[in-house]
Parts: sequence; C-alpha cells; structure tokens
Amino acid sequence: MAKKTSKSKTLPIYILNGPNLNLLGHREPEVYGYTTLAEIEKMCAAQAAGHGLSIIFHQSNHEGEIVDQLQEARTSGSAVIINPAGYGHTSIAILDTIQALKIPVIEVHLSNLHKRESYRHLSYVSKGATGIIMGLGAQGYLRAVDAVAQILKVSK
Ligand code: CA2
Repeated sequence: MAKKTSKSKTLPIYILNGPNLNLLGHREPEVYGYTTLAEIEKMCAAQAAGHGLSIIFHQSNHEGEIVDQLQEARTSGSAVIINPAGYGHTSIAILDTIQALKIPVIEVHLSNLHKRESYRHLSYVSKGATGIIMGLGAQGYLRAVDAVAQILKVSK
C-alpha cells in the first residue's frame, strides 16, 4: 500500500505597513515614488506565490494595531516584513514586540534613511530586525520577500 504523505503548508508572511503609507503614490511621489500600496500588495503576493508562499498584508496608522498584528504573526506567520514608517523612529513598543518573535523579521524602507534628515537615521525596529532593506523604493518589498523565501528554505 502506498505510504500517505502529508505536505505541511508554510504559514503566511505578514507584511505590515505603518502610518501614512496608505498615501503612497498619491502624495509626495518625488520622495516615495508613484507605486500605490495596493500595487505593492499585488506585487508582493505574486512574488511570494513564485516561491510557493502566501502573504497577509496590512497597513495601519495606529501603533497598538501594529503591535496586535505583530502578536498575531507570532503564532500565525512564518516571517514578518515591516515598513514601520514614522514609528520606526519612535516606537519601543513595536521593537519590544518584534524582539518577542521567533520568526525572521525584515525591515523595509522605501527611501534611504541615511540620506535624509538626521531624525530618520535611528530606527528602533532595526535593533530587532533580522535584516534591513532601504532605498530601493517598492522593489525593496520584493527583495524582502526573496530574502524571507531564502531564509525559510535554509531553515527548513
Ligand atoms: O522610506 C520609508 O519607507 C519610510 O518608512 C516612510 C515614512 C517615513 O516616516 C520614514 O522615515 C521612512 C513615511 C511614510 C509616509 O508616506 C507618505 C507617502 C505619501 C505622502 C506622504 C507620506
């Protein structure tokens, strides 16, 4: 009799976006580009599917909601990709939650923080991140999906 095999499906990658990223593509395109967040979501879903992975994509303007989403990822996600936006520079609460995760966390910023105002040079989130991608615009999210796929493959 043929042996039964059970294929376990990898949990989704949580892709979390902080305050004002819902305005992407509509305001300040000279700084953040013309791609909207809805387009980034579609691109990430396709990129993840190419690796046999799925995503859960959120944006929130509220710090506590991002903490809740990170806590959900702790039990229901395989990895986190986070653009904490302005909260990266201020939120110890988000860092604390990231440090409680046992899954890879990739921090993404559209712009290169080090080319910008000095108050953007520090990101608390970076202290808890597995890796950081910045300055590549929307492409940075796709590179983060690739990095997660590689990390998960290696750690399987
Ligand atoms: O470069 C990034 O991805 C940032 O995380 C974007 C944040 C900024 O506070 C960080 O320093 C760097 C800002 C997101 C706000 O996005 C807007 C998009 C269009 C119009 C206004 C804001």
